[in-house]
Amino acid sequence: APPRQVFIAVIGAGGVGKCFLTQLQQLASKLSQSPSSPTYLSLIYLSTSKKALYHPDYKSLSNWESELHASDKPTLPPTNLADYLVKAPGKVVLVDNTSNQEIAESYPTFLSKGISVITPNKKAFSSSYALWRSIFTAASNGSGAGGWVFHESSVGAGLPVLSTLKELLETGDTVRKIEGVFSGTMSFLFNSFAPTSGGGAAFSAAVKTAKEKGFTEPDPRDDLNGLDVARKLTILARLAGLEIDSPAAFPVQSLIPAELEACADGDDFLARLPEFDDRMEKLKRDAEKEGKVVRFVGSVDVGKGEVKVGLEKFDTGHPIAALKGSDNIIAFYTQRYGDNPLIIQGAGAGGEVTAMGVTGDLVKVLRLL
Ligand code: NHO
Repeated sequence: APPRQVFIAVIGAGGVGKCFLTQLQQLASKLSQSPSSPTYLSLIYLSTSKKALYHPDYKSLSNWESELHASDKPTLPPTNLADYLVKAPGKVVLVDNTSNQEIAESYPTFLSKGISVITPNKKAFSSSYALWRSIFTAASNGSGAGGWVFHESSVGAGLPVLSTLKELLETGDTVRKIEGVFSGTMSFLFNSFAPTSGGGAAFSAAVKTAKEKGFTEPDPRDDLNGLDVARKLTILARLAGLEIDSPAAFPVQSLIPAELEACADGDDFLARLPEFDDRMEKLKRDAEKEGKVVRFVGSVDVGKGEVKVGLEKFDTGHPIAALKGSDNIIAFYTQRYGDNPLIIQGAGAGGEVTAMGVTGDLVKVLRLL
């Protein structure tokens, strides 16, 4: 086959974005050397919230780190970016490595212009159901004829969670229930606070350690309110066929004491959290009396159409109880797998593994273009 060129635009160069750019370089080098059908991946746009790097003639960006630093071009708003990309002399893949809502809301625009979209950003797939519908009405892997859209890393980072769910459904299995630990932060917190061996740190101390290790969001309340997990469950439930309106449409337990909702900032919150350790200790002791441990889990009961996120008790021998570090675990209970669920487990947070899911999606799109 003749060589082909595919243009790549990347929005966001933070923890995940930087790792993705390194993986992109490795992939590009490998694909360009294919003896039978070389593909040349050409990075033509890169932006952060502050500035952008691109050339009017779609020339490939090299040394992006120093070039971006030196650039004085402002970031293009989504509509202008779409206009720029649609005139590129070839197929374009847009990679959104931000958690920006406005960019997420513009995916239908990119897709309907034939631009494929790949992202670890949960916002587009877990906000209103209307946005979900307009994305999949435009995309070629929906009911449309536009670009392709993939978002593997929006649940479980690089773990093959969404692709597995899709394959179970496509091959005719009936998915009855999906259950697991979907947050690296929550996993670490409960594995430290309530280890299966007994004992464990005070809850506030576990939160402080998690923050020091860089597992939490800058303000730990953004992890403790359960919304990150609720977004992931919304995505899974929708893929399983439930028309979930938004992450506010089902019960989500927040671990933020009501008294601390109004704290001015994350530091103020962390300073006062020890006042509420008694409540969490009681939960831990109540579970211990039953020979169990508490874990923060999410589940989708597909048959009943029920989604929920919050604390549950598990026998110490249960795979969810025995999780280590900040690992995620996702169990699919299906007709074929019967009582022994298909289980996916491993690191569910961090730049490299999240970027792997993004790069994997790019490989899939390249096969389809
Ligand atoms: P950063 O490090 O804040 O980087 C964001 C970048 O976007 C910055 O370069 C910023 O300048 C740029 N940006 C923001 N707004 C922009 C705009 N309007 N225009 C242009 N650029 C803009 O965030 P991360 O960590 O790199 O995350 C990027 C995306 O990946 C987010 O949507 C995040 O939710 C998603 N993601 C990250 C992780 C992770 O481990 N870091 C995971 C999944 C998805 O599975 C992981 C996870 O869920 C972690 C979770 N906290 C957990 O389980 O505990």
